[in-house]
Amino acid sequence: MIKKFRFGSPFNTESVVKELPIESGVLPYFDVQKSDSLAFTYTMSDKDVVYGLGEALRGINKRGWIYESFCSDQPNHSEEKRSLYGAHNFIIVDGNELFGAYFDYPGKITFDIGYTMQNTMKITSETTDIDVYIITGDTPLDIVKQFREIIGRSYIAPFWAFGYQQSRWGYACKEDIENVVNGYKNAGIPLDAVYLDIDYMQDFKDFTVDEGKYPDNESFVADMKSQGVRLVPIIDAGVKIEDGYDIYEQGRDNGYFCKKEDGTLFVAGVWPGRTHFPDFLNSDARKWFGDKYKVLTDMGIEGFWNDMNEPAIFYSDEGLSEAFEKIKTFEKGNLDINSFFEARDTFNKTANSIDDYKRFYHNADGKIVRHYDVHNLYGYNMTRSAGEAFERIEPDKRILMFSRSSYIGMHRYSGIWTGDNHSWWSHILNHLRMMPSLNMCGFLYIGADLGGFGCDCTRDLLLRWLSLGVFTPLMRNHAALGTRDQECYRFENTEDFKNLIEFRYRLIPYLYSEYMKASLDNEMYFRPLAFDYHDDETARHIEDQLMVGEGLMIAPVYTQNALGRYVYLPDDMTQVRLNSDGSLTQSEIKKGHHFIEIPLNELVFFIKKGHMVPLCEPAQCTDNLDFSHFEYIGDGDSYTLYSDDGYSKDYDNPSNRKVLKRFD
Ligand code: MIG
Repeated sequence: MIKKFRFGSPFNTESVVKELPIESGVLPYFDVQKSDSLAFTYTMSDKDVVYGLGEALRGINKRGWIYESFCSDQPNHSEEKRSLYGAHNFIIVDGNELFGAYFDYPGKITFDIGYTMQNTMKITSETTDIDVYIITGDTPLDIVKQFREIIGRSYIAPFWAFGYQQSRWGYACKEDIENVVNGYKNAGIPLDAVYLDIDYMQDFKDFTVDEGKYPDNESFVADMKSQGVRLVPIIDAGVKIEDGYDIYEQGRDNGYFCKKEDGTLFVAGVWPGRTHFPDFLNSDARKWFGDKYKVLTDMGIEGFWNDMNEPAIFYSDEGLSEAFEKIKTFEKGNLDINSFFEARDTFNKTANSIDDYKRFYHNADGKIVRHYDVHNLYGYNMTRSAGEAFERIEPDKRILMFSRSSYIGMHRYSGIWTGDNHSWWSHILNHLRMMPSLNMCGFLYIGADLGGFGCDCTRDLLLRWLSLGVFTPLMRNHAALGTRDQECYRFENTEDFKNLIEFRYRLIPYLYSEYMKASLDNEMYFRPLAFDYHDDETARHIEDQLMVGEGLMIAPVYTQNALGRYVYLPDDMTQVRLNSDGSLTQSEIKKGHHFIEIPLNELVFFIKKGHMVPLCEPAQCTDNLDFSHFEYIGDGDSYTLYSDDGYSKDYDNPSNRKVLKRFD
């Protein structure tokens, strides 16, 4: 049961697609205090677990920290951070009472979940205009399903997007890409896509290709595709200010860029230098920008990633001149140490500043709104502009897309990746914990930069991280400019990488089926253990294992030099071990706590009792996978396979679901 409550007159975020009547009674569960802001307070009992908030740091259980929904270009995912790139204001309280709450609010909203006072949850929106949805149900999963129902069906990625993908900021030319493809080929490691980061563009201009570095891109795209490898270019939010650049001139002439209060265009410094931000909250601008993706789809491109769309700002014209003014005041002074620090930080403070977010405006189809007040909708609407355009450009074809910034509602148009993590062991665990929370909010095509984006990766870190990545819909290795090369073939004994990634391909019948069913039936592909074992008090507090699809449980190793790890089995299960030679060993393992040895070159996971998982033969790319013959693991007798052509959109055709029986 879902009830919608309205406070003030909120901006329509269009995250909810189902019309619901507005309740006249008081908001249940929360005590509401109104001043210039609104505060919603709930007193938690000791046994309450709080789920949700999508892309956020800390635990699966969000208790014990304060989170701020304010989309941020945050390259340091350290524990104390309150915001990342997304704003996903959905929570579930499960304990004394069981309910879900969605705070549909486009500006800054804070979730203090036992930070100030251990048993107090206080949610504060900066203004008094907000829609709050309260969802009651029998189980946490039931609440998620009802929520997903009102926010609309999740984006569906093409089949090839389930293959292994390689990315790096710094592939400077066509030859670099060819070397990556050959590196994987020579090592016999499967590969389905290579990413083009900002390096491919001419002077970082959206929808251009640097002809010098990537000559005749169309035939290059075709050549790569004939080898089973798709190229996936990045698109940034800011449009370079440059006379003669058609996108800039069209945007300027048609009023499609964000303006300041005085009607002049807002200028933000990003990778191309000075840029304007397309006004994605304006439907004409959205249509115009979205149609530009055709420049690349016409070259044969079938996938995109949208970046810098929080939007990230290195500096604004105003911020920069203020900084120069300020720095002058320090010049002749006899600086004490604090003034020195202030001087030193002057230019750092120009990035992503609140002052800048308050400086520009949107024309939301006639309604002028300050960016700051609707900040969390920007990346969502950039991605929506592309998603809506694909329906016009390629109505019958699935295009891969994921975005860095997001708000609930964007899940209908694309997936997300979790941004600039580091090659740190703790970030494997961050990755794991974000996955079920994102599923609750509708984001299903998700993954983190495997191996870590910032810093130098090591062989053991990559192997352990890939052992989680084997199960994530987006399985992409990505690294920052200037960091150690971390393509799998760069390390010794590439056989171990081949073994792991080939096993991913063997699992695709299951992973793809579970992903499709999750999207079509509003299920969760990743679940906390307690979603399946609700009355198990231990399961309710497991923070480092997940259920994957209907039948699997994973427990990846995330500690360097560990022999293996402790695993909690909420029930008797089948333990499956991928040995270093590619063979599989299955054994029954009993409910309870176990130490499981997991050498670096092996993978261990578990299958619930009564479940069966189909495996196909490995292949070097998804185009070559053969679903006509399966091997079955687990002790169940049947499995509902979802299989379609993987590229068109006949999702609901009942013949896509086929019951496989072990003894057929
Ligand atoms: O300011 O395009 O998160 O994946 O490699 C950095 C360069 C801009 C941030 C993205 C990252 C990407 C990088 N981008």
